[in-house]
Amino acid sequence: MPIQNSTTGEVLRSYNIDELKQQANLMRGYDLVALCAAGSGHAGGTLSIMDIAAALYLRVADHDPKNPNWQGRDRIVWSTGHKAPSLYLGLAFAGFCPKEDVALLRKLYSAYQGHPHWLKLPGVEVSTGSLGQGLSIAVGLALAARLDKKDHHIFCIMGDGEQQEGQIWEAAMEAGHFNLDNLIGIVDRNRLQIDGWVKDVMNVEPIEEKYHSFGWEVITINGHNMRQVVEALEKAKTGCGKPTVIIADTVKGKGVSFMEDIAGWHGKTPNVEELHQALKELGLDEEEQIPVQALFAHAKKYQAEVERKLEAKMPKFQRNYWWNAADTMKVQMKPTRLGFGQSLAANGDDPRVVCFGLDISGSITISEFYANKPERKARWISMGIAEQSATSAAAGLAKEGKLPVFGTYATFAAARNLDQIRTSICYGNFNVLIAGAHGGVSVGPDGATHQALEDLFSMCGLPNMSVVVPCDMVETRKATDYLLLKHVGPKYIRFAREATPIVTDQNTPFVFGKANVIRLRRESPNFIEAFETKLESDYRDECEDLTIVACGPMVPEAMRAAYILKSDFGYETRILNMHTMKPLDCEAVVRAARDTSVVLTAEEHQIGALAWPVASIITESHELYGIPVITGAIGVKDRFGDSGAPWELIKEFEVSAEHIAAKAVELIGVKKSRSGEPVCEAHLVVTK
Ligand SMILES: Cc1ncc(C[n+]2csc(CCOP(=O)(O)OP(=O)(O)O)c2C)c(N)n1
Repeated sequence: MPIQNSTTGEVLRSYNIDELKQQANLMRGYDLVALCAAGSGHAGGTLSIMDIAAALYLRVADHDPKNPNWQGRDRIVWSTGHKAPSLYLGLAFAGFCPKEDVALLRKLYSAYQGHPHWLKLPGVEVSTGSLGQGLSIAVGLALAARLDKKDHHIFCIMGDGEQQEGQIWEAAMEAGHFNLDNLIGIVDRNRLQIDGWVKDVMNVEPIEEKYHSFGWEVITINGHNMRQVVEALEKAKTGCGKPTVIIADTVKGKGVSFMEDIAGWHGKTPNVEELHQALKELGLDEEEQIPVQALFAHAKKYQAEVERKLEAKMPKFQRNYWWNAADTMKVQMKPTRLGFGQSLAANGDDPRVVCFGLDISGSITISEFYANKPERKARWISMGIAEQSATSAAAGLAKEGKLPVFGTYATFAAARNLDQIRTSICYGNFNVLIAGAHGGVSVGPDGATHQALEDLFSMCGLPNMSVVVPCDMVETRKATDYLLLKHVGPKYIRFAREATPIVTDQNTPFVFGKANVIRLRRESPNFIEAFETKLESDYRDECEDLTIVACGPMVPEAMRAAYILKSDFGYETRILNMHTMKPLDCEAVVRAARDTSVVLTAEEHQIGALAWPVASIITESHELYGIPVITGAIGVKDRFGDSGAPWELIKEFEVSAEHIAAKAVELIGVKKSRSGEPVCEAHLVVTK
């Protein structure tokens, strides 16, 4: 049954095959406009799945756009969460939401998150984005339907690369074991994933035989032949006593010649020129069939409102101190991840070094290990999208004396595989380097599922583990050099995706386990030259007004905060660059607390990975007994991430220099009022 009124059972709209083809084509057009307006997202996979999305949402699934939570509806799970725009367009074209709103894709506060979030948009069944989990959720939904004696169906859309996740096969086994004939899997077999062809990255074929052996009914179709798509979906709904999987042969980038079958279009969006070309190829008349300019205008207006809201909530100072906003204190920005790749390129000749690919190799720069070095290819092991197994395999390699390195988004490098890190690596105390890439909010528009904001809790909490969070690209290079070849044991390095300020150079000290002190000395044309950095153990107290303890990208923010505090209030700041979070430099914290009696932590993480150990050092230190220390913490306040531009998120999550400075002013005010000292006028304005 198609789209219906759930109260009366009246069919609201039904599409024949030709109409479905047209709708799918139009949905492709809207997809590309939304991706272009967003400036990030996944063109290739959204285009390959679009015919199936159109067939499901416009003809096959029982649902009611006016009653998205109708109990009798079919459930559609998008395990392949990065194809969210196709889901949104399915909903929009079925009437769940306005079509033009899909142009708000990946923007801050938008219901159209980079990966689907069911709590934001009615009609989205579950939240996904971490691959390989959807089929298990679908098993749960199918079991619930059976327990409740309901006859609706559960569809689960997956990718072929996604089949590399072990959890898929646990769920496949469960569905077969329980004969869940209300469950229909769909595999978008476009043969490509991020790192290249699925068969080269980690072969998943023969998929049909695999599902068959797990007790599934298997149907193979051409996923772009609308008749075949509809017939397969409708047949699967008739039930045959076991779960059905539809293996749909598709083309990544389908419909746009320059995107088809090109791996590079996985996570890429068309620019305006490419968009026009693509719409032409799709045979879509701009303005007549698709209101391109109106969609762009809608996105722009929304974005302007986002920026207004963000600016309104920013702490205000005497002038705009934002990065590179003035003619002075200019800073260069580069992504920290580049330092990781540079180190692997430089140190990879050591025959013990073995690097694992987890299908995100270029973006996190681990592929630099073998770039232009064919002789290292034997020590480059592509494991596919299989973080858990790769983690334990790394332990096995380490057991035999190798130096294994693996990395992916920090959420998948340190959370999805947490028990494997704990038991296979840390308990056995194996020499494995784990890279938590794209840490913090800097992965931006991808949204909450991809923003690691909790990884440091678990990594710092594991016995035997060492943890380094470098502050810029240069320090990332030094930290990787050290961890890779000199440090023995489990080790975690966390770095960001976005370009962040370069605040160290070759001469800046980096000693594992030892904090650096950074002091603002002057205003200078170049930000980096305005500061002096020393090993904390070489530093002598200068009676500063407060200490800011920071790690990672919060170090440059703390430096900018120090500049604001000095310029607007005359306050002196001691910054501790706590690049090594485990073992933490306790002595540096104790000295700073004793000397300045105000300690503010700053972390791009849920508050606590840095704040709590620092607070615990202060409360437990005998040297500080009887000395009042005022503490504060800047970080993410117990909430999930959101889609948005990285620097917008820095503001939204209140982890900018302005937030650090405002908190510092408040804490210094408490200190001064306790000692009866006067505070400057500007101070009163900010704290009012
Ligand atoms: C657990 C997990 N690991 C890694 C990623 C990053 N990632 C997003 S899409 C993708 C490739 C997916 O390939 P495939 O399933 O074939 O999808 P398609 O090529 O159709 O887009 C990867 C590795 C992720 N989202 N989740």
